Amino acid sequence: MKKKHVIPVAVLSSALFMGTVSPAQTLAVSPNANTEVVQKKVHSEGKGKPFFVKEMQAEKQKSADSKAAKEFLNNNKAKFNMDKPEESLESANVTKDELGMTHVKLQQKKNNIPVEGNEVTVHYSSDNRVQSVSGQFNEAIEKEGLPSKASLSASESIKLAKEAVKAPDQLVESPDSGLVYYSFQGENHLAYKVNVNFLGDNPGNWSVYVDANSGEVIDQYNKIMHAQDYKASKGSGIGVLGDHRKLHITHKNDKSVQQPGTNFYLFDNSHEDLEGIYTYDMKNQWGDSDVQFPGVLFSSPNASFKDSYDSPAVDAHYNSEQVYEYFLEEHDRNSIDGEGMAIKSSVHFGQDYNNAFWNGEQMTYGDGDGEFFVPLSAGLDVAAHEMAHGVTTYSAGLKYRFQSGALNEAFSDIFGALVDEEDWEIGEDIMAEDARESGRTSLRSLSNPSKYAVGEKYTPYGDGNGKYPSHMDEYYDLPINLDNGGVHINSSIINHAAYLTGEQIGKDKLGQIYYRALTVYLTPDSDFSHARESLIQSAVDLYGDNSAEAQATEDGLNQVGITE
Ligand SMILES: [Ca+2]
Ligand SMILES: [Ca+2]
Ligand SMILES: [Zn+2]
Repeated sequence: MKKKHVIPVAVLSSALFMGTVSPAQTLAVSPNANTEVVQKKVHSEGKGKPFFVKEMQAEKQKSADSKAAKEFLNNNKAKFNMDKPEESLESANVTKDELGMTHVKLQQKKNNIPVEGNEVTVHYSSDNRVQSVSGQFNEAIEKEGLPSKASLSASESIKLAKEAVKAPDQLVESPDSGLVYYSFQGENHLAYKVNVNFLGDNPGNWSVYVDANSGEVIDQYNKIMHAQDYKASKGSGIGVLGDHRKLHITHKNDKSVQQPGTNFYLFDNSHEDLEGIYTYDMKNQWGDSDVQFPGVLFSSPNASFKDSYDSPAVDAHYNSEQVYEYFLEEHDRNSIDGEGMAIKSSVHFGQDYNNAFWNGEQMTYGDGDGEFFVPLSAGLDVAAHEMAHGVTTYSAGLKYRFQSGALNEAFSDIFGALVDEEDWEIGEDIMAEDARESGRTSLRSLSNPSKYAVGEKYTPYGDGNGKYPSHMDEYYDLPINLDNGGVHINSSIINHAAYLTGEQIGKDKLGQIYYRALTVYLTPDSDFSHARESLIQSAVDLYGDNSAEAQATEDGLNQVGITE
Protein backbone atom coordinates (compact mmCIF):
# COMPACT_ATOMS: atom_id res chain seq x y z
CA MET A 1 0.00 0.00 0.00
CA LYS A 2 1.20 3.45 -0.85
CA LYS A 3 2.07 5.90 1.81
CA LYS A 4 -0.54 8.55 2.24
CA HIS A 5 0.67 11.98 1.35
CA VAL A 6 -0.82 14.67 3.42
CA ILE A 7 -0.71 18.29 2.50
CA PRO A 8 -0.03 20.68 5.28
CA VAL A 9 -2.43 23.35 4.31
CA ALA A 10 -4.86 25.07 6.54
CA VAL A 11 -8.51 25.61 6.64
CA LEU A 12 -11.08 27.91 8.12
CA SER A 13 -14.66 28.90 7.97
CA SER A 14 -17.00 31.50 9.31
CA ALA A 15 -17.96 34.87 8.15
CA LEU A 16 -15.76 37.04 6.06
CA PHE A 17 -13.40 38.79 8.32
CA MET A 18 -10.75 41.02 7.00
CA GLY A 19 -7.76 43.10 7.82
CA THR A 20 -6.70 40.52 10.30
CA VAL A 21 -3.42 41.35 11.84
CA SER A 22 -1.60 38.66 13.63
CA PRO A 23 1.79 37.10 13.72
CA ALA A 24 2.67 33.81 12.28
CA GLN A 25 5.17 31.80 10.53
CA THR A 26 4.27 30.26 7.25
CA LEU A 27 6.77 27.51 7.14
CA ALA A 28 5.38 24.38 8.61
CA VAL A 29 8.84 23.07 9.35
CA SER A 30 8.35 23.36 13.08
CA PRO A 31 4.69 24.08 13.50
CA ASN A 32 4.77 24.18 17.28
CA ALA A 33 7.52 26.69 17.60
CA ASN A 34 5.18 29.55 16.98
CA THR A 35 2.18 28.47 18.93
CA GLU A 36 3.25 30.43 21.93
CA VAL A 37 3.64 33.66 20.04
CA VAL A 38 0.38 33.15 18.30
CA GLN A 39 -1.74 32.54 21.31
CA LYS A 40 -0.90 35.66 23.16
CA LYS A 41 -2.20 37.73 20.28
CA VAL A 42 -5.83 37.33 19.62
CA HIS A 43 -6.96 39.55 16.87
CA SER A 44 -9.73 42.02 17.20
CA GLU A 45 -10.88 44.19 14.41
CA GLY A 46 -9.00 47.47 14.23
CA LYS A 47 -10.00 50.66 12.56
CA GLY A 48 -9.37 51.20 8.91
CA LYS A 49 -11.12 48.69 6.69
CA PRO A 50 -10.63 48.47 2.96
CA PHE A 51 -13.38 50.32 1.19
CA PHE A 52 -14.50 50.79 -2.36
CA VAL A 53 -16.88 53.61 -3.17
CA LYS A 54 -18.26 54.09 -6.63
CA GLU A 55 -18.72 57.69 -7.63
CA MET A 56 -19.39 59.40 -10.84
CA GLN A 57 -18.43 62.97 -10.58
CA ALA A 58 -20.65 65.23 -12.64
CA GLU A 59 -18.10 67.77 -13.80
CA LYS A 60 -14.85 67.03 -15.47
CA GLN A 61 -11.84 68.24 -13.52
CA LYS A 62 -9.05 70.20 -15.08
CA SER A 63 -6.58 67.64 -13.92
CA ALA A 64 -6.37 64.31 -12.18
CA ASP A 65 -3.53 64.71 -9.74
CA SER A 66 -2.88 64.53 -6.02
CA LYS A 67 -4.02 68.11 -5.40
CA ALA A 68 -7.34 67.51 -7.14
CA ALA A 69 -7.75 64.16 -5.40
CA LYS A 70 -7.19 65.68 -1.98
CA GLU A 71 -9.63 68.47 -2.77
CA PHE A 72 -12.22 65.94 -3.79
CA LEU A 73 -11.74 64.00 -0.57
CA ASN A 74 -11.87 67.20 1.44
CA ASN A 75 -15.21 68.13 -0.13
CA ASN A 76 -16.54 64.69 0.73
CA LYS A 77 -14.67 64.10 3.95
CA ALA A 78 -17.69 63.15 6.03
CA LYS A 79 -18.51 60.37 3.62
CA PHE A 80 -14.99 58.94 3.87
CA ASN A 81 -14.73 59.47 7.64
CA MET A 82 -11.79 61.78 7.24
CA ASP A 83 -11.09 64.83 9.29
CA LYS A 84 -8.34 66.68 7.42
CA PRO A 85 -7.55 64.68 4.29
CA GLU A 86 -5.42 67.44 2.83
CA GLU A 87 -3.07 67.19 5.80
CA SER A 88 -3.35 63.48 6.47
CA LEU A 89 -2.69 62.22 2.97
CA GLU A 90 0.45 62.57 0.95
CA SER A 91 0.91 61.79 -2.71
CA ALA A 92 2.48 58.35 -3.11
CA ASN A 93 2.14 57.86 -6.83
CA VAL A 94 0.07 58.74 -9.86
CA THR A 95 -0.34 56.30 -12.72
CA LYS A 96 -2.21 56.42 -15.98
CA ASP A 97 -3.36 53.12 -17.41
CA GLU A 98 -3.94 51.95 -20.95
CA LEU A 99 -7.65 52.80 -20.74
CA GLY A 100 -6.74 56.42 -20.06
CA MET A 101 -7.78 56.20 -16.41
CA THR A 102 -5.65 57.96 -13.83
CA HIS A 103 -5.09 56.46 -10.39
CA VAL A 104 -3.89 58.80 -7.69
CA LYS A 105 -2.55 56.92 -4.72
CA LEU A 106 -2.25 58.79 -1.44
CA GLN A 107 -0.46 57.50 1.66
CA GLN A 108 -1.91 58.32 5.08
CA LYS A 109 0.61 60.06 7.31
CA LYS A 110 0.70 61.64 10.72
CA ASN A 111 3.56 63.78 11.97
CA ASN A 112 5.17 62.92 8.65
CA ILE A 113 5.27 59.23 9.63
CA PRO A 114 3.38 56.74 7.40
CA VAL A 115 0.34 54.98 8.81
CA GLU A 116 1.11 51.37 7.93
CA GLY A 117 -1.20 49.76 5.37
CA ASN A 118 -3.41 52.82 4.99
CA GLU A 119 -3.57 54.33 1.57
CA VAL A 120 -6.38 55.76 -0.48
CA THR A 121 -6.58 55.74 -4.26
CA VAL A 122 -8.80 58.10 -6.21
CA HIS A 123 -9.60 56.66 -9.63
CA TYR A 124 -10.35 59.07 -12.47
CA SER A 125 -12.04 58.18 -15.73
CA SER A 126 -10.29 59.18 -18.94
CA ASP A 127 -12.23 62.46 -18.98
CA ASN A 128 -10.99 63.32 -15.48
CA ARG A 129 -14.07 62.59 -13.45
CA VAL A 130 -13.70 60.76 -10.18
CA GLN A 131 -14.99 57.28 -10.92
CA SER A 132 -14.30 55.56 -7.62
CA VAL A 133 -12.28 55.74 -4.44
CA SER A 134 -10.71 52.71 -2.82
CA GLY A 135 -8.23 51.90 -0.13
CA GLN A 136 -8.25 52.25 3.60
CA PHE A 137 -7.96 55.10 6.04
CA ASN A 138 -7.46 54.95 9.79
CA GLU A 139 -9.63 57.70 11.21
CA ALA A 140 -8.72 56.84 14.82
CA ILE A 141 -5.04 57.46 14.15
CA GLU A 142 -5.87 60.70 12.40
CA LYS A 143 -7.64 62.05 15.50
CA GLU A 144 -5.73 60.39 18.34
CA GLY A 145 -2.87 62.11 20.11
CA LEU A 146 0.02 59.72 19.50
CA PRO A 147 3.71 60.14 20.27
CA SER A 148 5.80 61.49 17.41
CA LYS A 149 9.16 60.69 18.97
CA ALA A 150 10.69 57.33 19.72
CA SER A 151 12.63 56.70 22.90
CA LEU A 152 13.97 53.44 21.50
CA SER A 153 16.70 53.64 18.84
CA ALA A 154 16.43 51.93 15.46
CA SER A 155 19.32 49.61 16.29
CA GLU A 156 17.65 48.58 19.55
CA SER A 157 14.50 47.78 17.59
CA ILE A 158 16.49 45.57 15.23
CA LYS A 159 18.00 43.68 18.14
CA LEU A 160 14.56 43.04 19.67
CA ALA A 161 13.12 42.00 16.30
CA LYS A 162 15.92 39.51 15.64
CA GLU A 163 15.40 37.96 19.06
CA ALA A 164 11.66 37.73 18.49
CA VAL A 165 12.02 35.70 15.29
CA LYS A 166 15.07 33.74 16.45
CA ALA A 167 17.14 34.97 13.52
CA PRO A 168 20.54 33.37 12.95
CA ASP A 169 23.65 35.58 12.85
CA GLN A 170 23.89 35.28 9.09
CA LEU A 171 21.19 37.31 7.32
CA VAL A 172 20.42 37.75 3.63
CA GLU A 173 20.74 41.52 4.04
CA SER A 174 21.14 43.81 7.00
CA PRO A 175 17.73 44.48 8.55
CA ASP A 176 16.10 47.81 7.98
CA SER A 177 13.97 49.59 10.50
CA GLY A 178 11.72 52.59 10.03
CA LEU A 179 9.05 54.37 12.04
CA VAL A 180 5.37 53.80 11.24
CA TYR A 181 2.07 54.19 13.02
CA TYR A 182 0.67 50.73 13.42
CA SER A 183 -2.76 49.61 14.44
CA PHE A 184 -3.06 46.27 16.18
CA GLN A 185 -5.94 44.87 18.21
CA GLY A 186 -7.64 48.22 18.22
CA GLU A 187 -4.60 49.97 19.68
CA ASN A 188 -2.45 52.40 17.80
CA HIS A 189 1.27 52.49 18.28
CA LEU A 190 4.26 54.43 17.13
CA ALA A 191 6.38 51.48 16.08
CA TYR A 192 9.48 50.44 14.27
CA LYS A 193 8.77 48.17 11.35
CA VAL A 194 11.79 45.91 11.06
CA ASN A 195 12.48 43.57 8.18
CA VAL A 196 14.56 40.49 9.02
CA ASN A 197 15.45 38.17 6.15
CA PHE A 198 17.39 34.92 6.55
CA LEU A 199 17.78 31.44 5.13
CA GLY A 200 18.49 28.03 6.57
CA ASP A 201 16.14 25.07 6.71
CA ASN A 202 13.50 27.37 8.18
CA PRO A 203 13.90 30.54 6.15
CA GLY A 204 12.22 33.77 7.11
CA ASN A 205 11.43 37.15 5.67
CA TRP A 206 9.81 38.70 8.69
CA SER A 207 8.07 41.96 9.31
CA VAL A 208 8.32 42.73 13.00
CA TYR A 209 6.61 45.70 14.64
CA VAL A 210 8.30 46.95 17.80
CA ASP A 211 6.67 49.66 19.91
CA ALA A 212 9.06 52.60 19.59
CA ASN A 213 8.66 53.57 23.23
CA SER A 214 7.96 50.45 25.27
CA GLY A 215 10.07 48.08 23.14
CA GLU A 216 7.22 45.57 23.12
CA VAL A 217 7.03 43.36 20.02
CA ILE A 218 3.50 44.17 18.91
CA ASP A 219 3.18 41.95 15.90
CA GLN A 220 5.28 39.80 13.59
CA TYR A 221 4.65 37.77 10.49
CA ASN A 222 6.62 35.86 7.95
CA LYS A 223 6.30 36.98 4.35
CA ILE A 224 7.98 33.96 2.82
CA MET A 225 5.48 32.49 0.43
CA HIS A 226 5.58 28.77 0.02
CA ALA A 227 4.09 26.62 -2.66
CA GLN A 228 3.42 24.02 0.02
CA ASP A 229 5.31 22.28 2.68
CA TYR A 230 5.98 18.56 2.82
CA LYS A 231 8.27 16.63 5.05
CA ALA A 232 11.25 15.22 3.31
CA SER A 233 11.69 11.51 3.12
CA LYS A 234 14.08 9.34 1.22
CA GLY A 235 12.97 7.89 -2.06
CA SER A 236 13.98 7.31 -5.63
CA GLY A 237 13.75 10.27 -7.97
CA ILE A 238 12.90 10.53 -11.60
CA GLY A 239 14.87 13.66 -12.46
CA VAL A 240 13.34 16.53 -14.39
CA LEU A 241 11.33 15.90 -17.52
CA GLY A 242 13.89 15.67 -20.28
CA ASP A 243 12.61 18.43 -22.55
CA HIS A 244 15.19 20.00 -24.81
CA ARG A 245 15.26 23.68 -24.07
CA LYS A 246 16.73 26.59 -25.86
CA LEU A 247 18.28 28.97 -23.39
CA HIS A 248 19.59 32.46 -23.28
CA ILE A 249 22.92 32.26 -21.49
CA THR A 250 26.17 34.19 -21.29
CA HIS A 251 29.78 33.21 -21.15
CA LYS A 252 32.91 34.90 -19.95
CA ASN A 253 36.55 34.29 -19.65
CA ASP A 254 37.23 33.53 -16.04
CA LYS A 255 40.75 33.57 -14.61
CA SER A 256 39.74 33.34 -10.97
CA VAL A 257 38.23 29.85 -10.99
CA GLN A 258 39.92 26.50 -10.57
CA GLN A 259 40.14 25.79 -14.27
CA PRO A 260 40.70 29.15 -15.93
CA GLY A 261 39.10 29.59 -19.31
CA THR A 262 35.74 30.40 -20.77
CA ASN A 263 32.74 29.57 -18.65
CA PHE A 264 29.08 29.63 -19.61
CA TYR A 265 26.47 30.99 -17.22
CA LEU A 266 22.74 30.83 -16.74
CA PHE A 267 22.58 34.56 -16.92
CA ASP A 268 20.34 35.95 -19.65
CA ASN A 269 21.07 39.55 -20.57
CA SER A 270 19.30 39.47 -23.92
CA HIS A 271 16.15 41.41 -22.97
CA GLU A 272 16.14 45.12 -23.42
CA ASP A 273 15.28 47.09 -20.28
CA LEU A 274 15.48 43.96 -18.13
CA GLU A 275 18.28 43.69 -15.61
CA GLY A 276 18.61 40.03 -16.49
CA ILE A 277 17.48 36.54 -15.66
CA TYR A 278 19.85 34.77 -13.29
CA THR A 279 19.81 31.18 -12.14
CA TYR A 280 21.94 30.15 -9.17
CA ASP A 281 23.09 26.91 -7.63
CA MET A 282 22.60 26.48 -3.87
CA LYS A 283 24.55 23.19 -4.09
CA ASN A 284 22.07 21.46 -1.80
CA GLN A 285 22.90 23.78 1.08
CA TRP A 286 20.37 25.68 3.16
CA GLY A 287 22.13 28.99 2.87
CA ASP A 288 23.34 29.03 6.46
CA SER A 289 26.72 27.43 5.95
CA ASP A 290 29.41 27.67 3.29
CA VAL A 291 27.08 28.43 0.39
CA GLN A 292 25.35 31.74 1.02
CA PHE A 293 22.16 32.85 -0.66
CA PRO A 294 21.48 33.10 -3.56
CA GLY A 295 24.30 30.64 -4.26
CA VAL A 296 26.70 30.75 -7.19
CA LEU A 297 25.69 31.58 -10.71
CA PHE A 298 25.01 28.28 -12.44
CA SER A 299 27.85 27.60 -14.85
CA SER A 300 29.25 25.06 -17.23
CA PRO A 301 32.55 24.77 -19.12
CA ASN A 302 30.58 24.58 -22.36
CA ALA A 303 27.32 25.90 -23.69
CA SER A 304 25.36 22.74 -23.11
CA PHE A 305 23.81 22.17 -19.68
CA LYS A 306 22.92 18.54 -20.09
CA ASP A 307 23.91 16.72 -16.91
CA SER A 308 21.07 15.57 -14.73
CA TYR A 309 22.40 17.93 -12.05
CA ASP A 310 21.86 20.78 -14.50
CA SER A 311 18.25 19.94 -15.26
CA PRO A 312 16.49 21.86 -12.44
CA ALA A 313 18.57 24.92 -13.34
CA VAL A 314 17.69 24.58 -17.02
CA ASP A 315 13.98 24.50 -16.18
CA ALA A 316 14.15 27.39 -13.72
CA HIS A 317 16.00 29.48 -16.28
CA TYR A 318 13.70 28.60 -19.14
CA ASN A 319 10.48 28.96 -17.17
CA SER A 320 11.54 32.32 -15.72
CA GLU A 321 11.85 33.64 -19.23
CA GLN A 322 8.44 32.24 -20.20
CA VAL A 323 6.78 33.97 -17.25
CA TYR A 324 8.65 37.19 -17.97
CA GLU A 325 7.38 37.08 -21.56
CA TYR A 326 3.83 36.43 -20.39
CA PHE A 327 3.68 39.52 -18.18
CA LEU A 328 5.38 41.64 -20.82
CA GLU A 329 3.20 40.54 -23.73
CA GLU A 330 -0.14 40.14 -21.98
CA HIS A 331 0.07 42.97 -19.47
CA ASP A 332 2.82 45.24 -20.72
CA ARG A 333 4.56 44.66 -17.40
CA ASN A 334 8.33 44.68 -17.49
CA SER A 335 9.33 42.10 -14.89
CA ILE A 336 8.20 41.62 -11.30
CA ASP A 337 8.28 45.26 -10.26
CA GLY A 338 7.21 46.61 -13.66
CA GLU A 339 10.56 48.35 -13.95
CA GLY A 340 12.82 45.63 -15.22
CA MET A 341 14.16 44.28 -11.96
CA ALA A 342 16.38 41.21 -12.20
CA ILE A 343 14.61 37.86 -12.11
CA LYS A 344 16.54 35.51 -9.88
CA SER A 345 16.08 31.87 -9.05
CA SER A 346 18.09 29.48 -6.93
CA VAL A 347 17.89 25.73 -7.48
CA HIS A 348 19.15 22.73 -5.49
CA PHE A 349 18.04 24.51 -2.31
CA GLY A 350 18.57 22.26 0.71
CA GLN A 351 18.18 18.52 0.60
CA ASP A 352 15.11 16.66 -0.65
CA TYR A 353 13.29 19.91 -0.07
CA ASN A 354 9.64 19.56 -1.06
CA ASN A 355 8.88 23.19 -1.66
CA ALA A 356 9.45 26.35 -3.62
CA PHE A 357 9.10 29.89 -2.40
CA TRP A 358 9.35 33.57 -3.14
CA ASN A 359 11.27 35.22 -0.30
CA GLY A 360 10.47 38.80 -1.16
CA GLU A 361 13.35 39.05 -3.60
CA GLN A 362 13.68 35.91 -5.62
CA MET A 363 12.44 32.41 -6.32
CA THR A 364 13.90 29.34 -4.66
CA TYR A 365 13.33 25.70 -5.57
CA GLY A 366 14.00 22.48 -3.74
CA ASP A 367 14.85 19.24 -5.49
CA GLY A 368 11.86 17.43 -4.02
CA ASP A 369 12.24 14.11 -2.25
CA GLY A 370 11.61 12.14 -5.44
CA GLU A 371 8.63 10.53 -3.80
CA PHE A 372 6.13 13.34 -3.64
CA PHE A 373 7.85 15.89 -5.88
CA VAL A 374 10.51 15.95 -8.56
CA PRO A 375 12.62 19.16 -8.68
CA LEU A 376 9.99 21.86 -8.40
CA SER A 377 11.34 24.16 -11.10
CA ALA A 378 10.07 21.62 -13.65
CA GLY A 379 6.62 23.17 -13.40
CA LEU A 380 5.96 26.22 -15.54
CA ASP A 381 2.89 26.88 -13.39
CA VAL A 382 5.06 26.68 -10.27
CA ALA A 383 7.46 29.28 -11.68
CA ALA A 384 4.50 31.48 -12.62
CA HIS A 385 3.00 31.00 -9.16
CA GLU A 386 6.21 32.11 -7.44
CA MET A 387 6.88 35.02 -9.78
CA ALA A 388 3.29 36.19 -9.39
CA HIS A 389 3.96 36.50 -5.65
CA GLY A 390 6.60 39.00 -6.66
CA VAL A 391 4.13 40.88 -8.83
CA THR A 392 1.66 40.95 -5.92
CA THR A 393 4.38 42.21 -3.58
CA TYR A 394 5.02 45.10 -5.96
CA SER A 395 1.34 45.87 -6.64
CA ALA A 396 -1.56 45.09 -4.26
CA GLY A 397 0.81 44.03 -1.47
CA LEU A 398 -1.81 41.59 -0.12
CA LYS A 399 -0.88 40.63 3.44
CA TYR A 400 0.03 36.98 3.71
CA ARG A 401 -2.59 35.87 6.21
CA PHE A 402 -6.30 35.09 6.35
CA GLN A 403 -8.39 36.32 3.41
CA SER A 404 -5.85 38.78 2.02
CA GLY A 405 -3.31 35.95 2.16
CA ALA A 406 -5.74 33.56 0.48
CA LEU A 407 -6.18 36.15 -2.28
CA ASN A 408 -2.40 36.41 -2.55
CA GLU A 409 -2.15 32.63 -2.98
CA ALA A 410 -5.12 32.54 -5.37
CA PHE A 411 -3.66 35.17 -7.69
CA SER A 412 -0.46 33.13 -7.80
CA ASP A 413 -2.36 29.96 -8.70
CA ILE A 414 -4.49 31.81 -11.25
CA PHE A 415 -1.43 33.23 -13.00
CA GLY A 416 0.02 29.72 -12.83
CA ALA A 417 -3.00 28.49 -14.79
CA LEU A 418 -2.82 31.44 -17.21
CA VAL A 419 0.86 31.05 -18.07
CA ASP A 420 0.70 27.26 -18.23
CA GLU A 421 -2.43 27.64 -20.25
CA GLU A 422 -3.37 24.13 -21.28
CA ASP A 423 -4.88 23.03 -18.01
CA TRP A 424 -6.45 24.28 -14.79
CA GLU A 425 -4.19 22.25 -12.49
CA ILE A 426 -1.21 23.49 -10.50
CA GLY A 427 1.86 21.33 -10.21
CA GLU A 428 0.90 18.46 -12.53
CA ASP A 429 4.46 18.42 -13.88
CA ILE A 430 6.22 18.20 -10.54
CA MET A 431 4.43 15.22 -9.00
CA ALA A 432 6.70 12.22 -8.51
CA GLU A 433 5.66 8.73 -9.43
CA ASP A 434 4.65 7.65 -5.94
CA ALA A 435 2.38 10.63 -5.57
CA ARG A 436 0.79 10.03 -8.96
CA GLU A 437 0.21 6.40 -8.16
CA SER A 438 -1.51 7.34 -4.95
CA GLY A 439 -3.89 9.53 -6.97
CA ARG A 440 -2.18 12.83 -6.39
CA THR A 441 -1.69 14.01 -9.96
CA SER A 442 -1.36 17.70 -9.17
CA LEU A 443 -0.94 19.95 -6.17
CA ARG A 444 -4.16 21.90 -6.52
CA SER A 445 -6.96 22.10 -9.01
CA LEU A 446 -8.81 25.23 -10.06
CA SER A 447 -11.48 23.34 -11.94
CA ASN A 448 -12.22 20.91 -9.13
CA PRO A 449 -10.49 22.00 -5.92
CA SER A 450 -12.45 19.55 -3.79
CA LYS A 451 -10.94 16.49 -5.41
CA TYR A 452 -8.05 16.73 -2.95
CA ALA A 453 -7.99 16.42 0.82
CA VAL A 454 -6.52 19.22 2.92
CA GLY A 455 -4.96 17.10 5.65
CA GLU A 456 -6.34 15.90 8.94
CA LYS A 457 -5.30 18.76 11.14
CA TYR A 458 -7.28 21.22 9.07
CA THR A 459 -10.44 19.15 8.76
CA PRO A 460 -12.06 20.24 12.06
CA TYR A 461 -12.02 23.86 10.90
CA GLY A 462 -14.09 23.26 7.78
CA ASP A 463 -17.42 21.68 7.05
CA GLY A 464 -16.12 18.25 8.09
CA ASN A 465 -15.62 17.08 4.54
CA GLY A 466 -11.85 17.55 4.71
CA LYS A 467 -11.55 18.67 1.10
CA TYR A 468 -10.28 21.88 -0.41
CA PRO A 469 -13.25 24.26 -0.53
CA SER A 470 -14.95 25.17 -3.81
CA HIS A 471 -17.59 27.39 -2.22
CA MET A 472 -17.94 29.77 0.74
CA ASP A 473 -20.17 27.16 2.40
CA GLU A 474 -17.03 25.04 2.69
CA TYR A 475 -14.81 27.87 3.99
CA TYR A 476 -12.21 26.90 6.60
CA ASP A 477 -12.03 29.06 9.69
CA LEU A 478 -8.42 28.53 10.64
CA PRO A 479 -6.26 30.20 13.25
CA ILE A 480 -3.17 32.09 12.17
CA ASN A 481 -0.81 29.31 13.23
CA LEU A 482 -2.35 26.91 10.71
CA ASP A 483 -1.29 27.88 7.20
CA ASN A 484 -1.37 31.58 8.16
CA GLY A 485 -5.12 31.29 8.57
CA GLY A 486 -5.79 29.18 5.50
CA VAL A 487 -3.90 30.99 2.77
CA HIS A 488 -3.37 27.82 0.73
CA ILE A 489 -6.84 26.48 1.50
CA ASN A 490 -9.43 29.21 1.16
CA SER A 491 -7.53 30.40 -1.90
CA SER A 492 -9.22 27.55 -3.74
CA ILE A 493 -12.59 29.34 -3.51
CA ILE A 494 -11.17 32.28 -5.48
CA ASN A 495 -9.33 29.86 -7.76
CA HIS A 496 -12.59 28.17 -8.59
CA ALA A 497 -14.38 31.47 -9.24
CA ALA A 498 -11.62 32.36 -11.72
CA TYR A 499 -11.99 28.99 -13.40
CA LEU A 500 -15.77 29.43 -13.77
CA THR A 501 -15.29 32.88 -15.28
CA GLY A 502 -12.45 31.68 -17.51
CA GLU A 503 -14.57 28.90 -18.94
CA GLN A 504 -17.04 31.53 -20.10
CA ILE A 505 -14.75 34.19 -21.53
CA GLY A 506 -11.42 32.44 -22.08
CA LYS A 507 -8.09 32.75 -20.33
CA ASP A 508 -6.88 35.89 -22.10
CA LYS A 509 -9.73 38.07 -20.89
CA LEU A 510 -9.70 36.39 -17.50
CA GLY A 511 -6.04 37.40 -17.21
CA GLN A 512 -6.79 41.00 -18.16
CA ILE A 513 -9.50 41.31 -15.54
CA TYR A 514 -7.57 39.65 -12.71
CA TYR A 515 -4.37 41.50 -13.52
CA ARG A 516 -6.20 44.82 -13.48
CA ALA A 517 -7.83 44.07 -10.13
CA LEU A 518 -4.46 43.08 -8.64
CA THR A 519 -2.56 46.11 -9.89
CA VAL A 520 -5.25 48.79 -9.72
CA TYR A 521 -7.80 48.07 -7.00
CA LEU A 522 -6.68 45.54 -4.42
CA THR A 523 -4.95 46.75 -1.27
CA PRO A 524 -2.93 45.03 1.48
CA ASP A 525 -5.99 44.17 3.60
CA SER A 526 -8.45 43.31 0.84
CA ASP A 527 -10.85 40.52 1.70
CA PHE A 528 -12.96 38.34 -0.61
CA SER A 529 -15.76 40.88 -0.67
CA HIS A 530 -13.39 43.67 -1.65
CA ALA A 531 -11.93 41.38 -4.30
CA ARG A 532 -15.41 40.88 -5.72
CA GLU A 533 -15.93 44.62 -6.11
CA SER A 534 -12.45 45.06 -7.52
CA LEU A 535 -12.79 42.26 -10.08
CA ILE A 536 -16.21 43.36 -11.29
CA GLN A 537 -15.05 46.96 -11.57
CA SER A 538 -12.00 45.84 -13.54
CA ALA A 539 -14.19 43.93 -15.97
CA VAL A 540 -16.47 46.97 -16.33
CA ASP A 541 -13.46 49.23 -16.97
CA LEU A 542 -12.14 46.91 -19.65
CA TYR A 543 -15.29 45.65 -21.35
CA GLY A 544 -18.12 47.93 -20.23
CA ASP A 545 -21.11 47.83 -17.95
CA ASN A 546 -23.38 44.86 -18.62
CA SER A 547 -20.74 43.30 -20.86
CA ALA A 548 -20.60 39.53 -21.10
CA GLU A 549 -17.16 39.73 -19.47
CA ALA A 550 -18.42 41.71 -16.47
CA GLN A 551 -21.35 39.32 -16.18
CA ALA A 552 -19.07 36.28 -16.32
CA THR A 553 -16.83 37.76 -13.64
CA GLU A 554 -19.78 38.33 -11.35
CA ASP A 555 -21.21 34.95 -12.19
CA GLY A 556 -18.01 33.11 -11.26
CA LEU A 557 -17.98 34.83 -7.87
CA ASN A 558 -21.70 34.23 -7.30
CA GLN A 559 -21.30 30.56 -8.04
CA VAL A 560 -18.70 30.14 -5.29
CA GLY A 561 -20.89 32.05 -2.86
CA ILE A 562 -19.06 35.39 -2.90
CA THR A 563 -22.22 37.36 -3.53
CA GLU A 564 -21.45 40.68 -1.89
CA1 LIG B 1 0.54 21.98 -17.80
CA1 LIG C 1 -0.73 23.44 -14.79
ZN1 LIG D 1 2.37 30.60 -2.96
